[in-house]
Amino acid sequence: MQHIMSIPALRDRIDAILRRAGMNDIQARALATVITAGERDACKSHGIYRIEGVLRTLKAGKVNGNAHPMLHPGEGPIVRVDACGGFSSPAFEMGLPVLVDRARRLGLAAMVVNDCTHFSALWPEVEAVTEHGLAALVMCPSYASVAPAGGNRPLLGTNPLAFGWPRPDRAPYVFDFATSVAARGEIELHRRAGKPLPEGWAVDAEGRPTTDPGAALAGAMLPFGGHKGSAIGTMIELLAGAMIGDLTSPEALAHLGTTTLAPMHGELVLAFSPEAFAAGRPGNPFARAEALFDAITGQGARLPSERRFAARAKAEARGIELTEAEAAQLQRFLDLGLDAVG
Ligand code: NDP
Ligand code: PYC
Repeated sequence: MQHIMSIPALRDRIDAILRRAGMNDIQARALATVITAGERDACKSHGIYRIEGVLRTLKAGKVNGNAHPMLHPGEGPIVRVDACGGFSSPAFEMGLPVLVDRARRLGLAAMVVNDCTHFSALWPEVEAVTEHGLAALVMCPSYASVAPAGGNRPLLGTNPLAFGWPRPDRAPYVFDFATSVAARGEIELHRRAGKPLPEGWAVDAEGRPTTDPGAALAGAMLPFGGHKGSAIGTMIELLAGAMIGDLTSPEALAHLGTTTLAPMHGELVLAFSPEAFAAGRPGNPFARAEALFDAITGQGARLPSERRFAARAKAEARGIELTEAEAAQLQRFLDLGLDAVG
């Protein structure tokens, strides 16, 4: 049997679960918002399935559910927010208005989030920036789980990269993907569903190709596009790890000691003002972007995020569909708090 919940009702339920687990208002609300958004947009790998990992990470004492993020003082293009050992989302929320203001004034600004536990998709943050008429590029490491191209052992993270371009009066152009063939969350969902992986996603602990999700989780995932994804994943380790003074994926794994909890590291959010970059040059950047998007869709191709936006429209009209098992699990988390997880 399916359970239908409105978007606010699901967010309130998740919020209540997280508070019951001991989290403060800002941490619980921000997490409930991104997890609900994942479910609303049919991004199951970063929806309610992530609650269990959040609770386990809290119970293990590896994240501070009562953290209050802190904005560093300063006026330059780098906006630094210390998540203070809490989750990334409330720190991002705190830095966003400052990032937007600086990007508008300077043309380009960067938000650095340090010392955050990070488990979420990046598109909610990209969309939060494009809502202000700015283009956005967001990236972060995770923990060592991907072999570099030509290697066979976990080293890089699944390192997501997301980009957004604002479109006047329309949903933005957004892509958001892991730099591994698929997000690790997808492998875990295949394991839970008892489904084999597509070929080419992973190798086992001996470095042999595998379609067994359990063997893949114990082995290494593969980068998307061979050496190209491997290089982009490495760039993310450098820019959103070493450069911002935070943990790279191998360091994050060494710090946490396991891939069964959510990793702690940093995040980099870049915001660009298209008007500022285009100033003095011919053409309106937004109109030129629309011509490009029209040419893409004119060939019958779809734009990234169209599937997500369609799912969002459906959820806004009809609510979010949960399976009976998912609804029961939410109730269990609410009833038992941290006792619900091992
Ligand atoms: P997918 O491969 O499912 O999708 C990647 C992007 O490509 C999406 O924007 C998607 O849009 C778009 N897309 C998919 N198919 C097409 C198509 N045929 N034509 C045009 N565009 C298409 O994503 P991943 O599995 O790689 O990643 C899923 C999520 O996992 C991301 O949100 C990412 O941020 C998150 N993640 C988070 C990590 C973390 O450390 N926090 C680590 C790794 C991943 P659409 O959604 O509309 O299909
Ligand atoms: O799905 O690869 C993933 C992931 C890692 C950390 C958060 N999500």
